[in-house]
Amino acid sequence: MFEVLPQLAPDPILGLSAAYKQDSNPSKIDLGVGVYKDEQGNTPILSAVAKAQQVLLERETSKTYITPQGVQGFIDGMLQLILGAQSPVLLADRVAAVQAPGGCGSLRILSELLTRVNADTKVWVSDPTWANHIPLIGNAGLTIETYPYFDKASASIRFDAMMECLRQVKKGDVVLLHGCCHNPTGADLTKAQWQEVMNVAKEREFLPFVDIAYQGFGDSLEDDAYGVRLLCENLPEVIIAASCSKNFGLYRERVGLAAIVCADSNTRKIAQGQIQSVARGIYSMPPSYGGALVDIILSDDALKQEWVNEVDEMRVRMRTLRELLVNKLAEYGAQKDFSFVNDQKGMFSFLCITPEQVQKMRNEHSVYFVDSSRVNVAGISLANVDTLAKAMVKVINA
Ligand code: PLP
Ligand code: TYF
Repeated sequence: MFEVLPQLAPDPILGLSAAYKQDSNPSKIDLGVGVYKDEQGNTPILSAVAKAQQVLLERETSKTYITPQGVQGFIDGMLQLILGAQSPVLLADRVAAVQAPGGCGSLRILSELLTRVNADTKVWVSDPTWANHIPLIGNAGLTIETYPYFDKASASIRFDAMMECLRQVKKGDVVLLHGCCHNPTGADLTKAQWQEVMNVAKEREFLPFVDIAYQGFGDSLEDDAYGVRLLCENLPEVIIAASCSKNFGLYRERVGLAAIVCADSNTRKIAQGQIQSVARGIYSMPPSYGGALVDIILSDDALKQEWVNEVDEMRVRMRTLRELLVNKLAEYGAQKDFSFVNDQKGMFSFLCITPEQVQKMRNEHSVYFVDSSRVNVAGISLANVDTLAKAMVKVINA
C-alpha cells in the first residue's frame, strides 16, 4: 500500500553525513551535521557524563516505568539552569515542564499543545531557521510564517525589518526565537535587541516560543540564557524547548525539556496535565537514561563544575577555530572579508557564500556543509584548516 507515497529526499543535514562517508578523498572535511568534535574529529562522551553513567549504574535498581513527566530532578535542574535558581516564575510556581525525547521532542509536543489551544495558531519563525523547525511545527498542524532575520549580503541581522514584522504579529500568534547560537546563522540578538523583542511581545501580546539548544556554546551558560530569562521575567506566558544534545553531548540519548511558563500557578496545573496528555498520545513517557545522567550531574557540585568546565572548553575551542579560519582565509588571499565569522556565536557559522560555491566546495574539494553556507565550526581542526582555507579561497576568488 505504501507505493502510493512519493519517494522523498533524505534530511538535508543528516544526508550530508552519508555523502561524506562515501567520499574516498583522504583530505575530505565534514562541516555538516551539528555535532561537537575534538581536534581528532571525535565526539567523545564528556567526562562528567562518563562519571554520571558509573553513578547511575550503581544507583539504578529497576527499569520500571518512570513518571509521565520524566525524571523530576532533571526537570528541576534544567529549569534552574535555563531560568536561574532564583527565577521569579519558578518561585511563583508558574512553570509546567516535562522531560522530552530531545529538543525535537520538546518542539513537537509544545506545537501539539498549541494546536489544542487553537488549531489555527500561526507560528512565526526566523528567515532562515533550522530546517527541522518546519516539519516539527508544521506537522503538528500549525501554520508557519517567517519574519526577516538575517541578511546574507551584509552578514548581519536585519533587526529593523524583524521588528517591523513583529509589530504586525497578532495577539495569540507564536514567535519562535532561538535562545542563543542561532541555527543556521550564528547571529544572535544583543541584550538591547532582546529588550526590544520583549517589549513588542508585551505590546502585541504574542507568545514567545524559545528554542534553546546550545546553552553555554555562545558566551557562557549564564549569558546565553539572557534572552529567555528576560522574556520569562517580564511576560505572562512563554514556552521553551531545550536540548541537552550539544551541551551535555547526549545526542543519541534524546534528552530535552519542554517548559510552559504560565500566567499563574493554577494555569500551570492545567498546562502540566495537558502537556503530559499530549506526550501520552505520542510516546507515553520519555526515555529515562539521559535525563537521569543530567540530574546526577546538576545535583552534584563537583560533577557540575566538571561539566561547566567541559562546556567552557568546547566553547573556547570553537571560538579559537573561528579566528583561525578567518586568519587563514586572509593569509591565503580571500577577496571576501570573512571577519564577520568571528562575531557569530556557537557551533555554526554562515559563510554567506552562494549555493553554487557550496557545491563547488563539495564536488571539487570534498568539503561538506549545508547548501545555505552553514558550517559546523567544530569540524575545523588545526590539521584541516589550511586545506579548508585554500579550497575556500580558490572557490571564492574564482
Ligand atoms: N533546536 C535547534 C535549533 C537545534 O539545532 C537542534 C539540534 O540539535 C535541536 C533543537 C534539537 O536537537 P535534539 O532533538 O537533538 O535535542
Ligand atoms: O542542525 C544540526 O545539524 C543539528 C543536528 O534532523 C540535527 O541540529 C540535524 C538534523 C536533524 C536532527 C538534528
